[in-house]
Amino acid sequence: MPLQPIKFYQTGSFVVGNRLLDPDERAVQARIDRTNSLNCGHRACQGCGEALGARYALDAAMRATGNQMVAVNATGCLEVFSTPYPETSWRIPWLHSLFGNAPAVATGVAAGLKAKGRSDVRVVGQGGDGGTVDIGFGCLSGMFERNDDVLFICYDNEAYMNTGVQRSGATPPAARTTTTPAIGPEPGNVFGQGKNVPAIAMAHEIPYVATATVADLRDLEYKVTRAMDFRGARYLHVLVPCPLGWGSASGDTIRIARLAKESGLFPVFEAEGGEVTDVSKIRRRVPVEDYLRLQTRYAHLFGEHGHPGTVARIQAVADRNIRRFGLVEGE
Ligand SMILES: Cc1ncc(C[n+]2csc(CCOP(=O)(O)OP(=O)(O)O)c2C)c(N)n1
Ligand code: SF4
Ligand SMILES: [Mg+2]
Repeated sequence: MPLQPIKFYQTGSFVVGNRLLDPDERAVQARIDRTNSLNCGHRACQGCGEALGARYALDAAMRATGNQMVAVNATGCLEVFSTPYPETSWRIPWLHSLFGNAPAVATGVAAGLKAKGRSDVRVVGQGGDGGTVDIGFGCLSGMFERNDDVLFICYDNEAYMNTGVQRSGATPPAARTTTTPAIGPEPGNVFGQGKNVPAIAMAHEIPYVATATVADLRDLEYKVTRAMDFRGARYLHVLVPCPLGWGSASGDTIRIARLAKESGLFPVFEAEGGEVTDVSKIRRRVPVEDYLRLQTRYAHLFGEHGHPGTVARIQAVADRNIRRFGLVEGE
């Protein structure tokens, strides 16, 4: 497959910053021979964390595999904004089947490649939180327990964005979605529901599980590259803010992702064979309020008729993550 020539807008500040680093530490974006898996012309909203995360993740995967890779995509924003028929923004072998079966299709592609003796071609499955945590979950668990040779990446924007911001099993407590409106004594999504899929993936004791955010793209690249060191089932869960669904400014996507990590609400870690092997420590701890206030999906928690008790419950969730994962030095 011919590489697409690098475009001018991709040689911006990252390249300048990268020049200060050792070659091995530079992001793939800085390399002249970089791949460009998700091309211009897609229709994601301005500031879409999912578009950013997918582009960096798949570019890193392409590099790690020497461009010998197939991607399988679940239905969702990433699929819809990148492939309005008859166009596509993908510059890689890419398949879409259904909302719920991406892990099974990825397994089938991996099995087909194995049967053909093409162990050099690697398979990445990807989807949103709805496709991964909810409707595709049975297929994903099967992929894990059979230890199929697939890296599955979940881009978690914490709701079904493509169909109009409905709650998913990854929607956090108190968040307003169209199906968890900000009304009643406990507005927004209820506490005590939902699934922690990185923890569930670890319980399958698959070779590699990791979390990342679009606030640290080098860490995301590293984790994709590391995942490709393993054979068998691997899972990467990436937090990708969605300006439309979260009610945040397009220019705040990276900042919000950083605050999710720095507040302790989104632990960033790696695990091998079911054991945590590394955590990204919080550099400058912030209260969850700093994160929540930037998003209108939490607007009902603040102001004259706000819910300070609910903010305190969300803070307790972050504090528990900090304890569980040892996210703050000395705590
Ligand atoms: C069986 C089935 N049910 C429902 C839909 C409609 N549908 C398409 S995408 C989507 C939500 C996708 O949410 P998510 O996986 O979180 O991806 P996002 O759009 O948020 O990136 C839904 C409900 C469908 N395509 N197929
Ligand atoms: S709705 Fe959200 S996830 Fe979908 S394209 Fe827009 S910003 Fe991205
Ligand atoms: Mg989603």
